[in-house]
Amino acid sequence: MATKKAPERPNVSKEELLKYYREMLLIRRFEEKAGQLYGMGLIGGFCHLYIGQEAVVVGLEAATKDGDKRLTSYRDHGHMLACGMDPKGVMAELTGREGGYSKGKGGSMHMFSREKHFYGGHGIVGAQVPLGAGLAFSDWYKGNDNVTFTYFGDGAANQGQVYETYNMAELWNLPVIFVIENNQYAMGTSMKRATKSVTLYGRGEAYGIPGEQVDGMDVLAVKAAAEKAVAHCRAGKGPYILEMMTYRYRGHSMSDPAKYRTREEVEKIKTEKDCIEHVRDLLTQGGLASEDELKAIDKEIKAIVNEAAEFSKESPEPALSELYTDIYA
Ligand SMILES: Cc1ncc(C[n+]2csc(CCOP(=O)(O)OP(=O)(O)O)c2C)c(N)n1
Ligand SMILES: [Mg+2]
Repeated sequence: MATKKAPERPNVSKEELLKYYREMLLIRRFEEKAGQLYGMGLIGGFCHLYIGQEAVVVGLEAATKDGDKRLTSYRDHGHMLACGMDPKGVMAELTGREGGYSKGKGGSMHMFSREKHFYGGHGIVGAQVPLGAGLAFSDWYKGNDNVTFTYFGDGAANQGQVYETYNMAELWNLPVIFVIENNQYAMGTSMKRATKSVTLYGRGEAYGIPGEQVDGMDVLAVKAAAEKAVAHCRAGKGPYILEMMTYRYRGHSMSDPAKYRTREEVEKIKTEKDCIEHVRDLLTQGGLASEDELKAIDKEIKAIVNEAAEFSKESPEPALSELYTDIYA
């Protein structure tokens, strides 16, 4: 079994580290609970968990301001929680209940919040990429300094619409950050089997878009890169690409036994690179927080998640009359 590297002491306050710890832990515990509810048959359809990738969205959100927009794929629960959406409303949507963000009619992949500027939740691979540029266009047109964060996967990065979007986004100087969450797999297909051009951020060069690759398991590295990209966009310099090197611990979705990779590969990342353990080590080994303090936070998060699960079970199913609302016809 591999051993962990002793963490370096970064110049960051206890408060900031605790904030990241809390936010990443909330996503992890929420996703674990969603996995349980799925197993109990309370969540139907597809359910793609974000476990392992928490540092990406938490680090990026740390660089946002009110008014910034975000949208992502179907692996979206973490993004919702990180931008401040209510865990109760997210969980109730997963279980298809009235108290959910889409009144129980959208499910895991189709939630939105105008209040938090969260524009989905998209089940079609890559579909959110041009939409993200469109949202950025609206801010450019209005002349404000908002930025749109458009998240997509390494698999989506091989789609044609991504490159058409790069071209238009750079041509029009749009304030959009393309965040590639490179978890090294697209369903059961590893990056190496899908492309020979494996540095995904570098593909922006053909369109004049700067970018960089970032350790997506290190929330502080993510935040630092995000701040740089955000400054670029807010200064009116156009789009930026951030390729986040990350890993998903679970299968592609709840129905994937993940036979295309070894248990050792997964275990190695969990022991050596886990994003929550990393921050936990910074806090404890740096003498910033005691085990008791962290235990109290764990308890607090567990309570939030349990409350969300209770709410999602007690909220009623949507009324039949809801069949005819919220539709274009
Ligand atoms: C247009 C389209 N093609 C195929 C699929 C089936 N599909 C769903 S997820 C996925 C893999 C995407 O992988 P990646 O972009 O790396 O994202 P990740 O799941 O790793 O987060 C595929 C092929 C789909 N949903 N939409
Ligand atoms: Mg992937």
